[in-house]
Amino acid sequence: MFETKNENTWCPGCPNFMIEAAVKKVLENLTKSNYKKEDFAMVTDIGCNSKIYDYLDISGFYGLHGRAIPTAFGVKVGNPKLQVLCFSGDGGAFSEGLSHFIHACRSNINMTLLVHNNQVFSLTTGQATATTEKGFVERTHPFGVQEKALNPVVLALEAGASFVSRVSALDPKQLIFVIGEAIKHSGFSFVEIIQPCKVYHDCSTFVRENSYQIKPMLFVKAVEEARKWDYAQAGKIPFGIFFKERRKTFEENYLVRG
Ligand SMILES: Cc1ncc(C[n+]2csc(CCOP(=O)(O)OP(=O)(O)O)c2C)c(N)n1
Ligand code: SF4
Repeated sequence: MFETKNENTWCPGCPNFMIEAAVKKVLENLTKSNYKKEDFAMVTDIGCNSKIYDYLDISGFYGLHGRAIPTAFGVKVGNPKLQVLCFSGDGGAFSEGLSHFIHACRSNINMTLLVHNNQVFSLTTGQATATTEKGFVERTHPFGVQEKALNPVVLALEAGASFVSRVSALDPKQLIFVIGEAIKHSGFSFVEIIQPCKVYHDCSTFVRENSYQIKPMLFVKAVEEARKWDYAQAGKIPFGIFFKERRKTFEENYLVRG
């Protein structure tokens, strides 16, 4: 139902395939309940992640690097009835477009942001982003990244996102569950997908062997939990929904007036 005939150019074994399959499954499930195919729209950024635009048969807009979030915001404001999915990489969302991420969280606009976080700019061959771990060596950082990695889960919580989650691209069951919950959530939902890049940042083994599951918790606990992993290839990664609450959305605050 959501298949396209376009040639897929992801590397063999890229976990982006798992994300694509999960998103299609979620949309199929939703169309069996209250949603129609025409209710969904996507805006993608630029990068390996954003090639999903070619593989997912829903209306959409292929955006500019770092600018998918404000474009998706505009699509939602233009037609608030749409369920807008916004796809980005960590380079687009947390390096080039970071301010958009913060303001979308603050606004609580009812849309879903899915960030394929592979901790590098993959399409341009693996340069460090804001979520690359300290010490990571690549051509633009021959002596290793010196900055502390940004933690977008903590940032989303502090900035006011009303649904904040992290999932592993290697866990199809959890992907389907959390993405489904995120889309059904009324308000800004953020799904950080840890997506090991097979070529430039292959942390698959670390992610598989060092994770644990969490359930939604109170705000202060959620921030505490989110701080437990600092994006290094060490420690244990919490996966699941950190926090969700029903709060007035951007649309309810500004667009629906009697
Ligand atoms: C404004 C702008 N800056 C830079 C680029 C070059 N560029 C294209 S893809 C890309 C990397 C994308 O990395 P990320 O957003 O992390 O996505 P990934 O490829 O890892 O999925 C860059 C820097 C661009 N196309 N436009
Ligand atoms: S470069 Fe990395 S993220 Fe891009 S398609 Fe290949 S494995 Fe996937």
